[in-house]
Amino acid sequence: MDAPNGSQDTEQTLDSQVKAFFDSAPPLQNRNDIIQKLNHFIQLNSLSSENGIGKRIVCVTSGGTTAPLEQRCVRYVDNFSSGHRGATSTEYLFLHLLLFLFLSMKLFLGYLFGDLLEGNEYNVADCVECRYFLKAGYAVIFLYRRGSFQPFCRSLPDDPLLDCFEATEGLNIQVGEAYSKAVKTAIVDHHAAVNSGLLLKLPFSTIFEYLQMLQIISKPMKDIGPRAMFFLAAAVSDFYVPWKDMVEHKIQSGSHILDVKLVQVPKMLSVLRKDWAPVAFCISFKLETDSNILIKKARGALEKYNMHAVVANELSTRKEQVVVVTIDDKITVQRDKSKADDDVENPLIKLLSQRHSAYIEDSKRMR
Ligand code: 9Z3
Repeated sequence: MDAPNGSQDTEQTLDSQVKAFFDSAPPLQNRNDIIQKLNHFIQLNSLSSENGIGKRIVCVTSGGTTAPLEQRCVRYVDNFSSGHRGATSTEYLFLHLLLFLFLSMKLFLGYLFGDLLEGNEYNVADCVECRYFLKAGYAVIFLYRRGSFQPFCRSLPDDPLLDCFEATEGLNIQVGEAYSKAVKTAIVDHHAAVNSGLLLKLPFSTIFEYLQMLQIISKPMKDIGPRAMFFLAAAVSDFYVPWKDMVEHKIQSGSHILDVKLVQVPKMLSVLRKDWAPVAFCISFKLETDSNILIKKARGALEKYNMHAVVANELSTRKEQVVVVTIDDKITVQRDKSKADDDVENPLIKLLSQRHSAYIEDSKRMR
């Protein structure tokens, strides 16, 4: 008899913590604008399809949230994340889609004119590849920390404006030769993704903004069922100062001790899985600095929050390898070291998009 009451109590506690968090959070300034953009994006990508079924849509979260210490914020507690993981993953989610489009066209032409076009015959290998990339094509909602890494801009220097451009005559500027390829690729790929309606970028800074936006995004994502995926790479604050307990003005220095009470941020992963978008495919991340506890903690998160997979990474090796923990698997995913420009996100996205495909197929069978 103890356990059910215990779990009911825990659920009630979580519900009241969640309510308290949202009740006290400063309202999002551009809430209506975000909702409008989101609805348009999801509608657009739900319509476009080859077989009456809309695209897959993934919400990639990226960068760290801040927990402000003052309402007119001068100081805050930050969470480490450069945004590299989220930005790179977004690129690979597109790369698979672009490759798919390229292969589809090749396959289509080969099928129609196979006999006429020398060296472009319809073949089974292309067909299999095509089917794979079809399954990996996503539209991406990129929920990112202001100022963090952006998709398609990773090969630019830290200060692109000052490093890449040089002044010429009059008011004119030009791209320095050393950066012309990188700048052109960044501009062309970024504009192509945004203009084709496949990339929606939404910025946040604080934990209040992040969680309110995640909740807003979940609503229309719930409507597309198992085709929705959450790829939660953002480093989310564990503790925050509730808005109503926060001082309004800048905390004055002078006292030797800064006495601020932070409370635990409610575990929204549970709420996302249980209430906000219960059918979406959910991937969260677990970051540790001690490799001895990493897998245990990832497995704990998998079970506690009922995730479909938890990507476990250690701070110092996070760009080389990650471990994807699922209910019945533990798969180590590594960057291809023989290729200088390969990223661990390449095999990671391949694996996760395959798992998502299997999940969608399973959901169809269960209907
Ligand atoms: C991650 O573990 C990300 O992979 C990194 C990426 C933040 C390490 P970068 O942005 O780094 O490429 O520099 N993100 C999730 C971290 C997190 O806050 N996880 C929570 C936890 O560990 C669960 S939601 O408790």
